[in-house]
Amino acid sequence: MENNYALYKTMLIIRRFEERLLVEFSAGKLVGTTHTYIGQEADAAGIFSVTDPEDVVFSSHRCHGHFLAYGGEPYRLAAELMGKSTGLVGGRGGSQHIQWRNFYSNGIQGGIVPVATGMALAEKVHRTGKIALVFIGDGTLGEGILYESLNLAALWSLPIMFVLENNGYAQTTPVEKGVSGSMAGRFTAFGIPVWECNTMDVLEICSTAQEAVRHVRLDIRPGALILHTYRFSAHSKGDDLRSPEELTRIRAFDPLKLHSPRLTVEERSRAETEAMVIVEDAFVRAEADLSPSLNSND
Ligand SMILES: Cc1ncc(C[n+]2csc(CCOP(=O)(O)OP(=O)(O)O)c2C)c(N)n1
Ligand SMILES: [Mg+2]
Repeated sequence: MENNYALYKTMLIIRRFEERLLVEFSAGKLVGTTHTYIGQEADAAGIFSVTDPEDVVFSSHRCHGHFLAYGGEPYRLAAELMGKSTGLVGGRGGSQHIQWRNFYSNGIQGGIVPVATGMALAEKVHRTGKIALVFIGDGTLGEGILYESLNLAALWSLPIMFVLENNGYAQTTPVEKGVSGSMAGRFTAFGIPVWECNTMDVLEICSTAQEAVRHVRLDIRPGALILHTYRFSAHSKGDDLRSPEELTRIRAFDPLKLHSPRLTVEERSRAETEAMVIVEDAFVRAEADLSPSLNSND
């Protein structure tokens, strides 16, 4: 498990990267749409501090935080968001469709879940010891393909972790209007054990995720990790029907504020400076890069 400084710095890089991204978006510098992870940083920082770099990761439309915590380079992501040929997939995937090493994302809700399940089967057949991790949101519990995947993952005892980030909303639809019954029950119905965290404290997420990952890897069986969290920013750029009171209330659970007292003043300021330099470098370099030509493979 990583130390307090590393966890803080990971969360801070995600936060500052996403804040900068919103500024660049408003300035018209990004191509396509974008969804930020602001508020949910403890989930990604916690999980990727207890996984193996060789594990295979599948993410969604809200993938930037997962990618950065996985160890992805901010500059290559910024270049992708700006549609530059130096981007992760040559500037043609944009915010939602990125790939680097064992990290894959797709913007179709639930669409990547059967792919992750198939990859878990491949890892099992080849006895690699790797696990697959697939991130979904509460709104994605409404996608039927999820349940076909859970069924096969359980029947074939596949090493896959279903990570459900419940941020309480699917775009503007509150979870109470979109999800019936129990979230955990949707996994246990298939015999898949559930670990659940109702916190935005990164250390608690680390220890629960560590236990869940150990189960999936050692027992070669699926598991589900349900993380209840809050998204502070809009669903995408401006679509947010929540009241100012609700936003103020949830901001009290800011994972950076919860974790920062575990650092010294000097460490906090060093992390802030390092994050600022990384993010500034990423966007400045990306902006100076070339866009791909329509006729070439560059
Ligand atoms: C199949 C499909 N339907 C609709 C959409 C449009 N869409 C993108 S994100 C989203 C809501 C997703 O909610 P949730 O799964 O809770 O993830 P969150 O955005 O909260 O992270 C919707 C409806 C989509 N991308 N794919
Ligand atoms: Mg959601």
